[in-house]
Amino acid sequence: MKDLTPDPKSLDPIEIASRDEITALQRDRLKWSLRHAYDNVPHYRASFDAAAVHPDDLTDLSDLARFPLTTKQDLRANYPFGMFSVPRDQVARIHASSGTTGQPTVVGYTQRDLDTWGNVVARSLRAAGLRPGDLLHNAYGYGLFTGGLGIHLGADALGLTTVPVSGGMTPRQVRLITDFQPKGITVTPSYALSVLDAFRADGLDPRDSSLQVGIFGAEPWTNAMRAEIEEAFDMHAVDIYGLSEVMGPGVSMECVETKDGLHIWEDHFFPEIINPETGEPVADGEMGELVFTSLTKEAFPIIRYRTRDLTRLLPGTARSMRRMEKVTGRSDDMIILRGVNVFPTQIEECLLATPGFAPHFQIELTRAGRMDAMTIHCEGTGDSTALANRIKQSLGVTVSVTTGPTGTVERSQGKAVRILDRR
Ligand code: DLL
Repeated sequence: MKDLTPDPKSLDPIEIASRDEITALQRDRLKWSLRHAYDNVPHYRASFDAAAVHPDDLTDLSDLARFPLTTKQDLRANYPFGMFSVPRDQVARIHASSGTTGQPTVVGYTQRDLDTWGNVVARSLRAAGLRPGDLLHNAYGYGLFTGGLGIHLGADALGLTTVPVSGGMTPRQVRLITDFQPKGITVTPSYALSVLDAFRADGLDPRDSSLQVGIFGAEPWTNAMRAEIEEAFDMHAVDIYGLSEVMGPGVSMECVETKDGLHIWEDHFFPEIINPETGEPVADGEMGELVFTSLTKEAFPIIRYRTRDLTRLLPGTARSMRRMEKVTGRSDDMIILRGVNVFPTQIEECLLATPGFAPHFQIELTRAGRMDAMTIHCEGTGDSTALANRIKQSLGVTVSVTTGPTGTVERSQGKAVRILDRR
């Protein structure tokens, strides 16, 4: 794999500013953001008043903990535009979450917000090793989902040549990669595996492709999966994180030279980790639920938003901004099987550590009488008993494993559906 470390001179100065500088900027911006939300969004005015806090109460970053948390329920209750803080005609773009688990969550951006978004995604793509003029194959879905259009904004801002292929039509993805010779690909890790299969189905060795870096996010994936993908494609695999409610892709990004977790672009998004049960902040380094406050967003300021994503905060390395560890999973995706907590990422690690299996899997939950049961559906010629034993040893749960030929496990063209809950 080629060394793709970006030229330090190409970075935004704030990416490598001193902590004092970053903190001072955050304090100023946070005051503005709280005031903006309070003055313009009835929900925030009511929730701050109910908690007896006022934007003027913030003198230090630690005062933020006194402000109320915001949940997805709050956003749904204000569907569609109730959380917008500028007149509707100043909103330049609308995106929405898929709404597979209920009403969609609608978010808005002013033109300045779109510029900010382009800027943080450009930073992210640069951190992945892309440079102006490089060709990018963007296979994140275009549409209400923020993946396709969010990456596109950043690619334009960085000066890349973008192929806006979106998700789906997998054989065409292979043909375009072969013909156009992109340096980078942006895609969900699960869909990257489908593209990988399609390469092999065409009798092509993916290691011979032009790809030097894959920028994977929108769903949890493990370091074991990173190793699998890097080996299969002979390219770097780096992690990009984000969520619509906070912006979209580009809230945080892993640097290609270190691959040690994701630097949060803290000049725009202020992170906290809370104890998911009590809602109290925990210290950096401790695991918990990630909470974000936007510092510069105009159309849709978001204050202390509970992401449901579990991770921890770590100090900066390749950049001064703090890192978040690779997300273990969403608290909503945590399976409690006979009293034991299990995340799909833990199953992924066990699967990839067991020889003979393809990296595709789904977890089916059933209930016989009062007993919950978990079946892992996978593909390949691996030994099912060996996988079940590994899961028993590392996670402490007894599961069944089924395995079949290629194509047995349902494929996604975007975010993988890992859990089939039939209880
Ligand atoms: O998934 C934005 C995005 C697009 C990120 C493309 C990266 C690349 P939503 O559809 O609103 O936005 O879903 C957000 O997806 O709260 C996490 O649970 C999950 N997620 C996103 N990135 C990662 C990641 C986009 N790198 C939700 N690792 C988030 C783990 C991720 N989970």
